[in-house]
Amino acid sequence: MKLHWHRRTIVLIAALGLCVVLLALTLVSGRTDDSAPRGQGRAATGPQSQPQATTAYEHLEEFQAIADEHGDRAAGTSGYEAAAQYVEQQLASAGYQSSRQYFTVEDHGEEFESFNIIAETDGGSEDNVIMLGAHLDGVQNSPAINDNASGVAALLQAAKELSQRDEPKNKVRFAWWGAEEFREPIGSEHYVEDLADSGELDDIAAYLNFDMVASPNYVIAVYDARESDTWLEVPDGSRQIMEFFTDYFDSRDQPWVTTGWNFDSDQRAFIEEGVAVGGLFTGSNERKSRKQANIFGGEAREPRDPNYHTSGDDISNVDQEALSIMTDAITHAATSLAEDSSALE
Ligand code: DTR
Ligand code: ZN
Ligand code: ZN
Repeated sequence: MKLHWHRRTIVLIAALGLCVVLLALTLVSGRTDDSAPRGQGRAATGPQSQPQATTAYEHLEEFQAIADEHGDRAAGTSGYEAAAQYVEQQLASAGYQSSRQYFTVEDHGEEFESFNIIAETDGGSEDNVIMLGAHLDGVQNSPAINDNASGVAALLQAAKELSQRDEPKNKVRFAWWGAEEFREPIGSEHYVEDLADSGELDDIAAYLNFDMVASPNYVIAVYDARESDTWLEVPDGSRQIMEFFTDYFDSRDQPWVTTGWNFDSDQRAFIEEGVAVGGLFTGSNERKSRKQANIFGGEAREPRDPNYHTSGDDISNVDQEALSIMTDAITHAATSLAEDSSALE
C-alpha cells in the first residue's frame, strides 16, 4: 500500500514536471516568434542558417514581409529595427563587420534615437574611400519599397559582390542611412558632421547616393552634376562621377537621362562639405515626358512613381527591370572604383 502510494506520488510529480517543462518551452518559443523581427528569428543558429537572397528583388520580398508584419519602416519603429537587423545579417554573412551609428531625432517636439548602419571593406587605401549610401527608413504607413528599399537592396547586392573579390585598392564604405524622411536627412547629416569634426572627411574620394531605383514608370537617370542650385555649388569631381555612370550605360547601350538634384536626399550634407557626389534615380511623382516614354517605354504624362510616399509603395508596384539595371550599375561602381578611381580625377 505504502509502496503503491509512493509510486503514484512519483508519477504525479513526474507529470507535473513534464507540464512545467512543456510550458516553459512553449513560452520560450512563443517569445522568439513574437519579438524577433522577420529574418532574424530564422538566424537563431547563426547567419549561415538564413536563406540567402541572391537578387535585389529577393531583398525587396523580405522588406515587404517586414512591412506586412510591422506596418512600416519609419525611423524609431520596430519595422526599422527589423529591417536593420536584416541588413546586418546579410552583411555578416558576406563577411562584413557592420556598426551602428546612433543619433537623436527631434521631430515635432518629440525626441528619439535612430541609427545609420556602416560597413566597409577591410582592405583598401584609407585615404581614398569610395562611399555609397541609401536610406533605410521609409515614410509612415507605407511599405516604402521603391522609396527606398530598392536602393537598400541594390546596395546590399553591390556589397555582397564586392566581398567575393580580391582585396580592393581603395577602401569601399557602405552606408544605410537612418531618418532621411524628415525635413532634413538627419542620419547622413550626422555622419558627415562627425567625419568633418574628426578630420576624416578629406579621405572620402566620392559619395554615391541611391534613392528610388525601381520606379514602376521608370527612367534611368543620372544625377546631373552640371546643374547647381543658387545656394549649393556642386563640388568638383561630381561631373566625373556623372560621366562614370553615363559611360557605363553607353557601354551597355542602355539609354539614360539626367535628373535634377534633389537636395533633400542624403547627398546634401556631402555637397555642403564639398565632397564629390553622384547618384542614380528612376523617378518619383514627377510626370514622365513623351520623349522619356519613347526612350524607356511606359506611360507618358503619368507619374514615374504614382505611389510615392503612399501606402501603395509596395512590392507589386516596382519595376524589376529598372531594379536590375540599377543594381548592375551600382555593383559596377562599387567593384570598379574599388580597383581604380582614376575616372574620378
Ligand atoms: N526626396 C527623396 C526622393 C527623391 C525625389 N526626387 C529625387 C531626386 C534624386 C534623389 C532622390 C529624390 C525621398 O523622398 O526620399
Ligand atoms: Zn521619400
Ligand atoms: Zn527616398
